[in-house]
Amino acid sequence: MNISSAIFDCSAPDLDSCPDESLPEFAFIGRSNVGKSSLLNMLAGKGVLARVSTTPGFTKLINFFTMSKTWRLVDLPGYGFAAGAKLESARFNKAVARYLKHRPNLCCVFALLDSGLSPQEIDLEFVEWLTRNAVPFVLVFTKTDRGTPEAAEANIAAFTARITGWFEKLPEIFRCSATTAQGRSELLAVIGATLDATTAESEPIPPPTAPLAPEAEPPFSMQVRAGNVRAAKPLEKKKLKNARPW
Ligand SMILES: Nc1nc2c(ncn2[C@@H]2O[C@H](COP(=O)(O)OP(=O)(O)OP(=O)(O)O)[C@@H](O)[C@H]2O)c(=O)[nH]1
Ligand SMILES: [Mg+2]
Repeated sequence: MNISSAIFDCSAPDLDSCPDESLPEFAFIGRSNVGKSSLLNMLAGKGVLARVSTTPGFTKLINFFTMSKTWRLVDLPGYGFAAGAKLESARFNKAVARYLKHRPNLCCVFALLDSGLSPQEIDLEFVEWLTRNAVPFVLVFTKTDRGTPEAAEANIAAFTARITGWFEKLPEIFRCSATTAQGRSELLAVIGATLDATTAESEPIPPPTAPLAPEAEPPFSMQVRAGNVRAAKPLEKKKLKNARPW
């Protein structure tokens, strides 16, 4: 998919301050420093749009970037960073949770995990939270240029093993590097397919010629936002623990 233009739109401290809901959005979430802003820049391919830093907790607002004038990438503040003003971080965590749960034009979330690390409890809890809240997501293992491919694959396999029992169908998994641009075409393909599905769904619905099939109810992961055809499908909601306070 070609991106003809990429511009910074605005920053929002909370859901109410977000821009209009007219464009489909794809958001980056993950632990502080996992590489969200870097991946956004790599995908957009237009130089430095989102600011990158070695300091964890650098992105503090919900940042919107409009691509090709028709859809948006959204850079979210990370989780798992405790330093700094507690009140402020709590506020932004709540803002991110509200954005993820209630943004109607959010099509798919890229949940980022560091490919150089063994499964981290906080990431497992966050993926569980996304699942519980029916947020459509795919998993993106970042920084694959660091360390050996074998170590990355072992970490990916270990993470997958921890979450397998939660789903009937596992979320899609991608391997990415903002340094080598690994995974760029694959993630853009996810976005392209989702945009195509969203456009198709917004076309006028033809008059019914046959009764709806009994299984016509959308699957769990598609109830909130139409268009994402690849989102994870949980096995049984009741198996999941209580919601986390993100
Ligand atoms: N080698 C390598 N370094 C990366 C990659 N992606 C990000 N980094 C580095 O990791 C650090 C954090 O990157 P950011 O993109 O700012 O991370 P973030 O998730 O947006 O961090 P917060 O905004 O603090 O939540 C920076 O020093 C980046 O240069 C990658 O794919 N490979
Ligand atoms: Mg950032």
